Amino acid sequence: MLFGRKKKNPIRLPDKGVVEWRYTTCGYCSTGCSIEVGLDRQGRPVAARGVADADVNRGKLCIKGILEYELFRTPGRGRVPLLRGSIQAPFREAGWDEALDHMVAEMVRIQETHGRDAFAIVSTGQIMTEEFYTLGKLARGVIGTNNYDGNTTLCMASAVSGYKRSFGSDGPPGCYEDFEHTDCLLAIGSNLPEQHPVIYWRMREARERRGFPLIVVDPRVTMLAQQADMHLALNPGTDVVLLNALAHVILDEGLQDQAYIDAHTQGFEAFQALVQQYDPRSAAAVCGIDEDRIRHLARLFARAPAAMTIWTMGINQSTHGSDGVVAINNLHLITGNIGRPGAAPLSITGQSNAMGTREWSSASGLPGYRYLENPDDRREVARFWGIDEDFLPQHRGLFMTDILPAIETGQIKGLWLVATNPMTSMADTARIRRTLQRLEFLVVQDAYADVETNEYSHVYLPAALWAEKQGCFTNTERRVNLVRNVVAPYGDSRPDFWIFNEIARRFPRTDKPHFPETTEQAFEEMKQLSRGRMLDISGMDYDRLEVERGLQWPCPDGQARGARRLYTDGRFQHRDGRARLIPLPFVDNNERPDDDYPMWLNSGRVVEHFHTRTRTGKIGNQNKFSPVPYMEINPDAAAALGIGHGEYARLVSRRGDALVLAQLTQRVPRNMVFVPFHYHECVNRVSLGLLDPHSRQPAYKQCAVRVEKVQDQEAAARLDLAARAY
Ligand SMILES: Nc1nc2c(c(=O)[nH]1)N[C@H]1C(S)=C(S)[C@@H](COP(=O)(O)OP(=O)(O)OC[C@H]3O[C@@H](n4cnc5c(=O)[nH]c(N)nc54)[C@H](O)[C@@H]3O)O[C@H]1N2
Ligand SMILES: Nc1nc2c(c(=O)[nH]1)N[C@H]1C(S)=C(S)[C@@H](COP(=O)(O)OP(=O)(O)OC[C@H]3O[C@@H](n4cnc5c(=O)[nH]c(N)nc54)[C@H](O)[C@@H]3O)O[C@H]1N2
Ligand code: SF4
Ligand SMILES: [Mo]
Repeated sequence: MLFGRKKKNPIRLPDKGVVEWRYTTCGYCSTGCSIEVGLDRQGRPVAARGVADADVNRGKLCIKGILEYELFRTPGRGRVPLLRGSIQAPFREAGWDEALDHMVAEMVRIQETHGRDAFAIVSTGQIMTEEFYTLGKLARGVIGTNNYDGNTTLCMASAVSGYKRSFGSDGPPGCYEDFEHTDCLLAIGSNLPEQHPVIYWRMREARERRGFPLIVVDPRVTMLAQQADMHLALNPGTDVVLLNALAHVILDEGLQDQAYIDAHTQGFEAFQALVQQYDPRSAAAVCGIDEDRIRHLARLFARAPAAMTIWTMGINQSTHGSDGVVAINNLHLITGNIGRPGAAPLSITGQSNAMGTREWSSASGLPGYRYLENPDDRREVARFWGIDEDFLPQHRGLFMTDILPAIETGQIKGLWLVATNPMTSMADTARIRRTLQRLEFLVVQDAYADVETNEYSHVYLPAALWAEKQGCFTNTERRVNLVRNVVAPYGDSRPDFWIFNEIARRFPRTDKPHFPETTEQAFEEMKQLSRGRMLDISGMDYDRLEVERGLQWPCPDGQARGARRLYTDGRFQHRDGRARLIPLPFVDNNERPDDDYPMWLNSGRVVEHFHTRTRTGKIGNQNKFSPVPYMEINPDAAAALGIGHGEYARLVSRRGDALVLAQLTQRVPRNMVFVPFHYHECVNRVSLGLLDPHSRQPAYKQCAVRVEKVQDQEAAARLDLAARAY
C-alpha cells in the first residue's frame, strides 16, 4: 500500500539543465570539500554537488556547499570601485585606474607624513594562497609597512602560537584519516557537526565502524556533546586547569610514555613540578568537573593505544588560548600520542584558507613559515625577491587586535582591509566604530559592497569571489586544494590577485620584486621557496592538484603523494629537534559574572550561517533558518526573568546592549546565554574580547552580561526588522 507523500506528491528532482560540471573547492570552511558547479546552456551556475572520488568529502557537501552556486549573483555584490572624500559624503562610482591611483597616492602621503608603519593592512583567511603570497610580497617588499596582519588573529592565532611554543613551528600534525585509527577522541571547544559538517561525517563513519570513545569538553550541550560517551560541561575558560589535572593523574599513576618523553622532549621536570599542584580535587573546584571523571578520562586517554584531540574556538578564543593549545600538546607528548596513525593534537582550522595565510602571507613573518626575527630567513627571502634585505623589519609588527587600538592612539592613520568585516566580527562594536571613524583613509576590498565596514571607507574595491578566480586553499589537514575558475567575475569586480599586482605596479619604489601575472606562476615561486622545508609543495602543480583532489604537504618533488602526518620520526622543529613540555600556571583573569551582570555570555556559530552573513544572509534557503539574532537561554533562567520562548529580550554588558530573541533550551546552563555572532549590531555590541598574552586573540567566548525583559514586544520587533532590512 502506498502512503502519504509517495502517492500524493512524489519527490521529483528538478532538471536544472546542467550541461557541464566544473571542478572546484568549497569557499566557506576549512574542511576543504571538492565541489562541482553545474552550468546550464547559457553558462549560468545552477547546481552544485560533492565530488565522489575526493578523499576529503567522498561526495558529501553541507548545506553551505550545496547552495554555494547561488552566491555568484547574490544581492549586495560590488560591481565597480567606489570613492569619496569623507565618510559623511556619498560614494561615487569610479574606474579602476582612478581608484587605484588615488589609493596609492594616499598610502604614499600617509607614509611620507607619519612614517612607513602608519599605514596598516589587515587581511583574511578567505582568499587564495597565491593571493596571500602576493599580498605579503607587496606589504613586505614594496609598501614596507610592518603593521600587516590578518583576521586569523581572531581565529587561529592561539593554535599557531601554541604549536610554535611546543613544536617549534606551526602546522597541524594530523589528518582526517586519523579518525579511522584512533582509540580515544577528545573534542574540546569544537562543535564539529555544525561548523565542519563533513569532517564530522568522516569522524562519525569511523566511530560507527570502530566504536572509539568520544569525550566532549564544552560548557554547552552542543550537537556533538549529545553524541558523546562523556560530556564535560566545564566552567568557562578553565580548560587549562582540566588539562593540567589530566596530566597530573597520568604522571601520578605512572601512565606516561617515559621513553617518548626522554627521547623527544625537553622540560619534563619543570612541567612535572607544576602539574603536581593540579590534583583532581583542587582542579574540580575550579573547572567544575568532578575528580572521579577527571581520573577516569586521564586513564582512558593514557591507556588508549592511539589518542587524538581536536579543538576549535572553545580553546583558541580564550585569555588562555595559547596555553590551552600547549596544554593539549603537553598531554600528547607525555603519552607519546603524536606522529602515529590515530594519535594527533589536531587543531580544526576555521576559514577556507586560514592555513594558506599562516603558511604564505608573510603576515606574522616571511613566506613558507620563515621568521622576520631570523637573519638567514630575511636574507634568503630578500635575495629571492631581489630587494634590499634591510628593507625588511627585524621583528613582526602589530597584531590585528593591536592595530585597531593603535588607530585610536593616532599611531596608525590609514588602513586597508581585505576580506574581513570588523564592524561585525570584532568585540565592542561601539569602540570599533569610533576607531574606524578616526582614520584619515580606509580602503575596503570585499566581494560585497554592502558589507557593514564599508560605511566607514573612503575607497571600496569590488573583489571577485571564490570560484570567479583560480588558486589554492589549504585545509585543516594540510591539504592543498585547487579552486578552479568556474564563472567570470561579477560586474567589473576583479580577483584580489589582480588588485595586488596593480598596486605593486603603481607603487613608486625603484627596486621592486617581480610580480608574476598569473596565480599559477605565483604558485611556481612558492614551490621554489618551499623546497626542502617542512611545508614542501615542490611536488605539486595545478593539474595534479585537480586530478588527485588535493595533496597534503609536505609533498616534495618526485613524491607520489603528500605526507599524512608530521613528526612521524619524533623530530620537532626546535633547533635541538625536541618538543617542549611547558608548565602552565593558571591565572583567572576573565570578566566573571557578578551581582550586576550575573550571566556568562558565550558566542559562536550555527550551521546555516557563515560569519557576518555577507554571503549566507543573502541565500534564502539558508537565511530562513535564523534570519534574526537570538540567544539560547535556559528555561529556568528565562522563567525567573519572566521571558517567554520567542520573545525579545535585552542583553546588557558594561560595553553596551543588544536586542535578541529568546530561544529557551537546556543546551545552556542557568548562568549562561549563547548567542550566534553572525548578526550585525548584536553580540559584539556587548562582548569584551580580552586578549591572550601570547597570541593576542580575543576571548570571545567569555564575558559577563545581564538579561532584561523587554516590555514592548512590538516596538522591539519593528526595531529589529529595521536594523536588518537590506
Ligand atoms: N556553519 C559555519 N561553519 C563554520 C563557520 C561559520 O561561521 N559557520 N566558521 C568557520 C570558522 S572561521 C571557525 S573559527 C570555526 C569555528 O568552529 P567552532 O569552534 O566549532 O565553533 P564555535 O561555535 O565558535 O565554538 C565552539 C564551541 O566552543 C564552546 N566554548 C565556549 N566556551 C568554552 C570554554 O571555555 N571551553 C570549551 N572547551 N569550550 C567552550 C562553545 O560553547 C561552542 O559550542 O568554524 C568554521 N566553520
Ligand atoms: N562574538 C564573536 N565574534 C567573533 C567570533 C566568535 O566566535 N564570537 N569568531 C571570530 C572568528 S573565528 C573569525 S574567523 C572572525 C571572522 O570575521 P570576518 O573576517 O570579519 O568575517 P567574514 O564575514 O567572513 O568577513 C569576510 C569578508 O570577506 C568577504 N569576501 C569573501 N570572499 C572574498 C574574496 O575572495 N575577496 C575579497 N576581497 N573579499 C571576500 C566577505 O564578503 C566578507 O565581508 O570573526 C570573529 N568574531
Ligand atoms: S563542510 Fe565546509 S568545505 Fe565542506 S561543503 Fe560545508 S562549508 Fe564547504
Ligand atoms: Mo575563525
